[in-house]
Amino acid sequence: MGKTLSYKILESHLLSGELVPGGEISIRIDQTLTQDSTGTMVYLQLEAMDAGAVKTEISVAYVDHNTLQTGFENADDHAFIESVAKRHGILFSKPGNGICHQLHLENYGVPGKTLLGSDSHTPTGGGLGMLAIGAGGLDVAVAMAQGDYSLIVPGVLGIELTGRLRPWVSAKDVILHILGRLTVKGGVGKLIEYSGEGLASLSVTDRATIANMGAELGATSSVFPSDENTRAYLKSQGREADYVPLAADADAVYDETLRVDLSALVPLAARPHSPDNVDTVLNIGAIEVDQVAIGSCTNSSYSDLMKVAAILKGRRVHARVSLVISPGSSGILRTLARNGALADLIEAGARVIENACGPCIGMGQSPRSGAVSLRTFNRNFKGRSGTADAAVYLVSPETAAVSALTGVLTDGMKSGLALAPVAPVDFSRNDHFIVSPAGCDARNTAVAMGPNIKPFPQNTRLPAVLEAVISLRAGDNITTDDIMPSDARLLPYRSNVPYLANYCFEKTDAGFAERCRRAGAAAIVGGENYGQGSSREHAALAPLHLGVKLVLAKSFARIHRSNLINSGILPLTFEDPADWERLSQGLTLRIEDAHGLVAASAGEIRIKESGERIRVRAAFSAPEISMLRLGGKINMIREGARESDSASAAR
Ligand code: MIC
Ligand code: SF4
Repeated sequence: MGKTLSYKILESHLLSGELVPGGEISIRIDQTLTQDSTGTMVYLQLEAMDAGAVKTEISVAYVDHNTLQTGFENADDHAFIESVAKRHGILFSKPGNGICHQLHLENYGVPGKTLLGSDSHTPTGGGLGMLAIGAGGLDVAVAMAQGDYSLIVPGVLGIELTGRLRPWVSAKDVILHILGRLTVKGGVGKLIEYSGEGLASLSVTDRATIANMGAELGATSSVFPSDENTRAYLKSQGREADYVPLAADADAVYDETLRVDLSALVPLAARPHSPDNVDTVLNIGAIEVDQVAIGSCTNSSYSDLMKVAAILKGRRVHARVSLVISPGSSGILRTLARNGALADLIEAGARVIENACGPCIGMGQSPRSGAVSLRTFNRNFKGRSGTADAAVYLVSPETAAVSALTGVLTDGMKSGLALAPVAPVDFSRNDHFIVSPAGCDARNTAVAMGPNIKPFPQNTRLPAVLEAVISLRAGDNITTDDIMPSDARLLPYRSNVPYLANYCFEKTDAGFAERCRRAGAAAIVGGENYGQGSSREHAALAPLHLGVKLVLAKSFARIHRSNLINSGILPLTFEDPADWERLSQGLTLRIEDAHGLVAASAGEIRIKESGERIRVRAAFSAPEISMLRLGGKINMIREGARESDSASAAR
């Protein structure tokens, strides 16, 4: 039986376990990446592990999220990350160099390698034939310290692409189409693998756009084959030597399959406030647009911005529209500057801002009250733009550019404008933003600790009997943006969990933090796909700081579930989802034998006030059981180190 490409890569990196869907395996991690807003926790944890030089082939610390320096906090975080990078042999990408995923694709991604990143859009590397996985910061710290990562083997969803995209339809429309079909939980527990003759017309950056938004499907990763288009991309980056051809076997068997006819697609948009709320641009109609934002790790590549420049060249942005463009990397901006496209953008009336995440994470450029904002980004969760009542639509760069000209949402296919193809270009990397850790020396490099950087919270051992008061009952698809909001006001406190915790669930329920404090030990009840979205550990660390001991939900998003376990918070699921109705805020949940429950695959919880019983599932792997009993991964690592110290003392 033929093998899928994803399983071939897993197999070549397998350290232990059986490679079958649902099996527990550990794999070798070749590369890691961090970004600054999750990175400070990663590096505090790496320091706490007493690690020496990283065990990976390449680890890179990017600064791209918290680049707005409105006070000392973000700049202190950058200095902290740079100092730790130097201590452990990690490349440091200075602020201004660009967005981690775009930079990693350009400079370090290699087909067939594994990449673990402390950001949910790490799978962007799948566009280059990597197996790239997003994870919580602690998992990335462990991968740097030990070179490995454990996961439950996902099944593989094969998506066959046929046909060819028509002008004005692009990679963004492909992934929006898939999101419309599968929804934001359609990829949970799956690896997505693309194949078919349709691939021939998709460049690496097109593929990266599609792989990037596999995160919105909840998929573990998305993988594309490595072919002549991959070679051409690597050549354009001056890295042809990194090319390796890779593909699934012709008779590969997938757990599920889906077909997408590229020729049949039309320009699409995700309506507010979810990436799977997809409709055609034509159906949505010519709504008036106030802001257009082009950029983010999804759509800020050289070819995306050249398409935009070609549409805008010699024309003028509509008077009502504020057009904001954030290029993906310094290399891209430099190339646009050299070939004149930057001048075309500025002449048309675009505000060109820093090469960074920027507006995608609410770091500036929040639209006006009640605005309609078209964004080429990947998430349009309510309030993420920094403006609670803004209506954010996710669109392709082509749709964004033509709509910026007309001032209304416009289907380019009907616009009468011609679209010129973008010629491939060679642009060598811009190394001048990279600080090399050559000669790294943990002992002789001091950690630069600014006053806003506080220790990460740690849990205590799981008690035998656990009682916790329900401090919130939430619905389906709660995002980590809901749990731990992030914007220009709060991002500077990513290194200060005690402060940040005051704002936990702030946008949906401002009384949450106070209720948890009063409860002493708190519980959260959630619906389906609890914790979807970002990889931010803060969505587990802030609740941990507030005394949350358990989350009982209908189902969990993968990374958030791991982050809860890493923090020693119990993620349990309902055996009968209808029991969600029986639980309300203020009730006390009681587990008689908490240690027994985490080790069993199922058990029960009592509602203390009424004595009613709720059946719950608790399917944890052996390492997860230890983590939960010991109060989190750091405690487990320390315990392991103590055991091996006493074993060697006894020898
Ligand atoms: C996001 O797009 O939501 C983020 C900001 O990049 C997050 C990471 C974070 O919260 O720092 C992600 O995607 O993991
Ligand atoms: Fe940055 Fe936005 Fe990409 Fe997250 S989704 S990494 S905030 S550009």
